[in-house]
Amino acid sequence: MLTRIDHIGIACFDLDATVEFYRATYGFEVHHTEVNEEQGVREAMLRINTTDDGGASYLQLLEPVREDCAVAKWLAKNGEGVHHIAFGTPDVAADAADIGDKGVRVLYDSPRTGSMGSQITFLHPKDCHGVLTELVTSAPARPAAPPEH
Ligand code: CMX
Ligand code: CO
Repeated sequence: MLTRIDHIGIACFDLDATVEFYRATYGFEVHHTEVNEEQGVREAMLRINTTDDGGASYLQLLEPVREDCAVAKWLAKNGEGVHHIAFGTPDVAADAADIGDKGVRVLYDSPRTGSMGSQITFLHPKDCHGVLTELVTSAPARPAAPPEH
């Protein structure tokens, strides 16, 4: 079951400059940065709010790190802007299977690794009224450290 907006993915040419825009204009701070080689992106996650299912909603700022990745191809065609939306679910594989059964193309046979150790897949934008749609299951929160004696 899709329970929240996990993030909005925004493609940019210069990650550092875009991070600075969001900080200076809105006061949003970087929660996490990483390079995802498989996806071909360097990214910054800006946490906007927590949600009532214990998750959070982010802006995901994306800069391509190679020419042959999805974000580089999209930027060359469209320039900067909103690239995708992502819904959060406790079980990305189950939701992807259900949605696939409805005739929507799911892009990966099984979920891949996304931001902060999450599991992700994508739905084809041509089957979603023009919106590239990602499904995300966040990595489980690290268990609290045992109390000291
Ligand atoms: N939003 C809406 N439509 C899009 C789109 C997007 N982000 N990307 C492509 N399209 C449209 C194109 O405009 C094109 O439409 P027309 O045929 O009408 O011109 C069509 O889809 C095909 O696009 P393309 O430029 O030929 O690109 P590809 O088919 O090679 O790739 C896609 C499209 C969705 C399969 C590819 O972008 C993909 O695999 N995306 C998933 C992975 C990804 O986006 N990773 C980056 C984010 C990582 C993260 O969030 O962690
Ligand atoms: Co994303």
